Amino acid sequence: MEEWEQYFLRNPAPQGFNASCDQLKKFCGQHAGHHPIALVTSGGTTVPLERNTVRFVDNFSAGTRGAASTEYFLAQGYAVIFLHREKSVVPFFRHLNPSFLLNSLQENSEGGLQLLPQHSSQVYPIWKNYQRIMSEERLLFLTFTSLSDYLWLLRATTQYLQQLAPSSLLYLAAAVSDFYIPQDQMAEHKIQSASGPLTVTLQLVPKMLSPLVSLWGPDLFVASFKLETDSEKLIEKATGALKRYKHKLVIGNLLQTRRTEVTLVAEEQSHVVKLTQLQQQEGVEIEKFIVEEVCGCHKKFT
Ligand code: PAZ
Repeated sequence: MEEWEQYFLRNPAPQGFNASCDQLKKFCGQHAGHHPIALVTSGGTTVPLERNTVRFVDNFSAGTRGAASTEYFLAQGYAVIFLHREKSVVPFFRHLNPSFLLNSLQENSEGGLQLLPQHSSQVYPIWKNYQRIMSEERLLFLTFTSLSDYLWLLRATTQYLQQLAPSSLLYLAAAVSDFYIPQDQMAEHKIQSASGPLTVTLQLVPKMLSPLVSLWGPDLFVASFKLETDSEKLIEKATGALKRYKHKLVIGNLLQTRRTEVTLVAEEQSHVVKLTQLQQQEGVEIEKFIVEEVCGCHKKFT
């Protein structure tokens, strides 16, 4: 048995998995043949230290890339499955923080609430766009917290897309842990400090891109992200991933410069996308250009 198969045998499906599958099936069936479909994964996965989880290992990702990219895919006419870490950055809502919203409201003469007129111009286009997308049912929100939740939902989504809309796009921007503690090696209850200092051994997570590309979704257009912190390693690692998994695109980025520069690595060529100083000052988001490039490649592929 392959390591990835053992992983799914040893780690149970998340709560609500069947309901998520029903939603996925409906969404894919509804949009197949009408809109191009993209799966966007976003945010970091947690690795629990206990089965009754009090503590877990996490990573830095806030989900900004995935949330912003989702809006640009929607603007390009896609229907988007937004598979994101619970409580991470969410499309549309990301523009409105709760304190801004509370400070933007006032009571009207009927005792109801209304937006202060000076804030309407900021909120209205976001609200309008969100309402339109939701009324067209073009955005499906699915959440995960742990690595295992994520992998179960990733596999199910890939398989439904392959079955119902095989020319779809996967845009894998989530920051997925490479290490984990298998269920059978995990403490059942909260680890006690009375037992002294804690030594944790994390095992390697099987490389899921391999079965994803070759078995779960062989006809899908797969674009994965590769994050590094050492600029010397980035292109070599991105190229290595492309060769190893044989998918369509790897988007390389460095932790330190990920908001302003990425490198798109494809089989024939690689290509840098970089924001100018002026674009940065104007608040232009690099995801706009990444998504345009990815959609261009996806269109050629379909
Ligand atoms: O979530 P965020 O916007 O802060 O960061 C995005 C990112 C760096 C997690 C993403 O661009 C990425 O590289 N994801 C893949 C990470 C990996 O190599 O597993």
